[in-house]
Amino acid sequence: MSPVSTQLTGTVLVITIDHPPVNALSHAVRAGIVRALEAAPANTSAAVLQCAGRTFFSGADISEFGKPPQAPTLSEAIEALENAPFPVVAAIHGQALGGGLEIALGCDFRVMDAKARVGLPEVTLGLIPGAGGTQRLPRIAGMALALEMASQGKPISAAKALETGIADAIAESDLVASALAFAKSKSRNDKRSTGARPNPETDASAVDYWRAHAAKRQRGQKAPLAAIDAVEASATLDIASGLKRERELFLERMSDTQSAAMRHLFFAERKSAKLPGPRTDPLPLERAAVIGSGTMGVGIAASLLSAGLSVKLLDMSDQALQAGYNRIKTIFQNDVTKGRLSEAGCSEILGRLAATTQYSDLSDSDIVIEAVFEDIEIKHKVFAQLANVVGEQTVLATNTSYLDVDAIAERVANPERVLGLHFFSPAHIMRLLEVVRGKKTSAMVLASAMQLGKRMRKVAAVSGVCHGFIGNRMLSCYGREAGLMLLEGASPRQIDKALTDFGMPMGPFTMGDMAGLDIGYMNRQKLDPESFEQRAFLVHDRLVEMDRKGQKTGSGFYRYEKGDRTPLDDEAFDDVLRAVRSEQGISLREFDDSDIVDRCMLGLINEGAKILDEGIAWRGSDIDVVYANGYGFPRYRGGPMFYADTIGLDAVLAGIRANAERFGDRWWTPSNLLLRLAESGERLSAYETQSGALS
Ligand code: 3H9
Repeated sequence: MSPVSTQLTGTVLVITIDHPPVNALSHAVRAGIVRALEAAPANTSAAVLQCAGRTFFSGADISEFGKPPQAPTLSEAIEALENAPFPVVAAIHGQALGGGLEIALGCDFRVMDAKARVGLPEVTLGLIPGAGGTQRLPRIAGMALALEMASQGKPISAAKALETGIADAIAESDLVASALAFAKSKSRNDKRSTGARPNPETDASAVDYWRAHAAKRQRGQKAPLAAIDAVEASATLDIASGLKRERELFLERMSDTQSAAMRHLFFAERKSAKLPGPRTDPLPLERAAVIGSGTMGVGIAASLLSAGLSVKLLDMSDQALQAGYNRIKTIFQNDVTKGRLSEAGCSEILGRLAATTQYSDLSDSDIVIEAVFEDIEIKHKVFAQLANVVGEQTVLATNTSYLDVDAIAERVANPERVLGLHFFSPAHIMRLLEVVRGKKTSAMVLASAMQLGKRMRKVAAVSGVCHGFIGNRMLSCYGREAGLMLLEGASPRQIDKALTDFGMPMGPFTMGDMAGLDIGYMNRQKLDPESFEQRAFLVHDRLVEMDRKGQKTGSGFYRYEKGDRTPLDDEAFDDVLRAVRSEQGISLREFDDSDIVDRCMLGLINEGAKILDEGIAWRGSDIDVVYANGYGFPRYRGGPMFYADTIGLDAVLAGIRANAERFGDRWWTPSNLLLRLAESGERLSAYETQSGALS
């Protein structure tokens, strides 16, 4: 059945698209729109184009990308709208995104629901608008707004769309009724093709501004600059030439690895939220408790409050609670200041927050998340106290970064309700949530955690239990290689720069200084010294022992001026490095930046493949989701597993083997999965384990 149906209301033709879940502009939709226009009765005075379900068109159908195009293309469907002998009114609810906005711009008028938004998010997929967005939008709304929308990808509100001429009217109540009334007031004489409008005025300063902005804030990405080029061309080219130029730039982006990487992440992020096996209904989680009102507890509580839950914050002292409460209040008040939240909304949210020092007050909780000091004995105590007061079905979660979730669950009655919820700091901002399934965690509890993640607008990925779970276990290999290269002759500055040039937001040494070097130091004290490469951290340990703990003490790998986070070179650090190198009798060598990147990336990839082979991660794409959302891995490289596929698994294996030969195979034994996939020609980022299916 066609997703497109029509109905006549007097002489107004209402074209309705019903293509769940989000009305992507798939082939059947495009074909249906063209057919509907062709079949319009001869006396049609105007038409309304509307979508059923939760949103107007969400854009081109991304799953069709990379396949041979099928006529009518989106541009042809838009042309059919522009050339229809009657005006067409787009009735926009939900979001009109990408091709969805482009189709609306091909209509003669746009009526929007007051809550609707419109945007050109193609850059988030490594693309630029490819169906006229960069040419029609500036003709309607001017260059400056078109440059911003096409290069930044952020949607704008209906109010802003009205103010800038994108929308012609906002529906007072019923959108369809308003659009219909609007269409009834128009006749064939009101036809006005956007393409026939004059060129927008050139805005050189806006072009320069957005180019500089893209170079700085979207470092390494090609799509924002291409989008700016396309919009800039709209000022000088006639519409046909402008559309042709846009098409060329669009196709260049589409064939680039950056877009393949970002499209991979788009689907990976949606897949990571899905559990394998039969669908399980989640538990309703409405009343939450958070133990610990430090930085993590505060961020977790804020995330839960934003998701609409009521939250009880527990800490040992009134003073600690008051400090935590104040920090949560500040988070939401900042949202009010920035115009993201109303005063009333802020009061409603804070009205759902309570504080207590008594475990007995948590008895009615649906879920409790502990965020206390990272010490297994303390965690055991917290869980023992909790188990005494909460119901048997209450979900018990630990926000540990490294500790054994199974060991914590073991001492609790009904261990199937215990799991890890590993938030990243600051928890109310970072998008990643690693959901750690213990050996006994039930499918229902896991499904509940995934749904909670979605409510908190996080990207959730499931990890099995191991030291550091997916993200930190892999990070330890990356950090190890960085530490070893430091001993072998590279400077922190060179290593940091090589990795930021690769696209990481920060290098490992700047990051270490920022996080505090004492954290890793304390963690290492608890580890079996045989379980990690101690040499890699000799410099780190020496710095901590000299009270050079990073930014907080004014020095670490770098030196910092008071009140300034800029890492400065420091001769005192150079002395430390020289001393450690000479104690180790290391003969120094020169590194080039590609050596540095390769060693760190191969470390990540090999460990990621081992994690996948062990079933700790279910899917290669889940690992990419973890790295892109929790560790700042450049999205345009798709995550470590996708990056491995980009360079080729044979080349990855050759690199790992070369490292094993040079540095010994203690840390460089190739993962068996890598060997198998390189042999079979399969992709690491598409690999899914069979062993992870939930019973
Ligand atoms: C474009 O338009 C290029 C043009 O300029 C030129 C072309 C020539 N296609 O996100 P959700 C699926 S580029 C195919 O969980 P929400 C999604 O995979 C496009 N599938 O829902 C998921 O599937 P599943 C520009 C799509 O309510 C399901 O729909 N547009 C598409 O949280 C539900 O998605 C964009 O970049 C699509 N376009 O959020 C917008 N969109 O259930 C991309 C979604 O199997 N989409 N799916 O996992 C979004 O940002 C969000 O999906 C949206 C809804 C905000 C619409």
